[in-house]
Amino acid sequence: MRQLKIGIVCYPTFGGSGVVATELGKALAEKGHEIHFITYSQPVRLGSLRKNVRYHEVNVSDYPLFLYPPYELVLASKMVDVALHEKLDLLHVHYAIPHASAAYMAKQILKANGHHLPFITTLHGTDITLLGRDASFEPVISFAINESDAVTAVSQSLKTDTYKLFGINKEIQVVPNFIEPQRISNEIKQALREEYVSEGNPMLIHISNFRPVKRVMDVMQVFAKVREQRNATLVLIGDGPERSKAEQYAREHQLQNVVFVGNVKNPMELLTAADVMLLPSESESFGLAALEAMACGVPVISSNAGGLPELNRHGVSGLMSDVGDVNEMAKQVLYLIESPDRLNKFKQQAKEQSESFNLQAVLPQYEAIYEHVLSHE
Ligand code: GMT
Repeated sequence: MRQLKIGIVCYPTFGGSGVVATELGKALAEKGHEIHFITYSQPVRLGSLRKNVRYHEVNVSDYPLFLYPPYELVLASKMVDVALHEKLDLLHVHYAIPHASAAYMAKQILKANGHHLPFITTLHGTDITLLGRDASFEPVISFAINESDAVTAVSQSLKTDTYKLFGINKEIQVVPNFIEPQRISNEIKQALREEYVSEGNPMLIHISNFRPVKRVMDVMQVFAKVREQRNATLVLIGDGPERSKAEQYAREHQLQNVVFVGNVKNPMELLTAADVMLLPSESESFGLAALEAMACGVPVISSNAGGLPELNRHGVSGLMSDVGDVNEMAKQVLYLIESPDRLNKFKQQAKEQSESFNLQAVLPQYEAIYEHVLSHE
């Protein structure tokens, strides 16, 4: 395919949508496309400067009249500026709010000046399942999705939810999230593991933004039940609103071996040291953290919410149960860790299952969408 100039707009934070957008941009740049990230700070997974990648910062000035800084307008202006001066072929925006509506505005401004800039919107989950269903966002989201030149969702479940919750007349293509196997080290970080867990004992791991939707308190309750029978360790990666409640729970229940490490740029290192991942989310459009765990050979004990059943194969890459069923989840953890042979089998199977989400299969799907959009100008 021809080399394109692509503007990528995303949240540059630790959240899944930003991670997916950044890894996609890096992979496209490696294939020779020119990638322009347009974000309010440098995406955390971008790392050091690399070939074919540029970064354009969106700065909203502080003006006393602005109770709410008009980020969306500044973003749209930046999109116009980058599109004109870098001669972008298209924009790919990740997360509907406010990126899709800002892209629509940028497209209209450019059109008035005789330029055509198509935009692709990728829906990630909370933009639809939490924020989007809020009446204060709904009309804008529906409009921006319908006006996108192409729309993708990261799972079939998210596609179904989007049609259910919005008045969408646009085709939504499912393009799942992905993993790049070369990025995953098979080598267990023994020194890291020894820092957290003593010889022969299991290490459980949880990664999230600690928002209520992640049900971190379920993680704590599952771990408390597991601790009644096994000298396990729980490592929690990430930060967010429910962290102090979880820390409080650990103190009140005198739970030993719980480590809150906070946000880390490369969770893979700790993942390779872990035995079982816990992801009891209330809703999860895909579950990128679970895929990253599986790729590191860590089976996943998860809820069966949203797109998780499309990723975590029950009895193969891990086990699933209903949201909130902490007794069942604790039983499932114990079932995996009680037999080293069984645990090793699940570890192997988790890794194999992650291979169905190889970047090499997903990248051409996005490229085909770009080509399709450009050929219908
Ligand atoms: O809440 C999060 O997990 C962050 C959020 C985001 O937008 O950054 O994640 C959503 O997008 C990820 C990448 O596509 C998905 O893997 C997550 O499942 C999804 N989160 C939810 O649906 C809760």
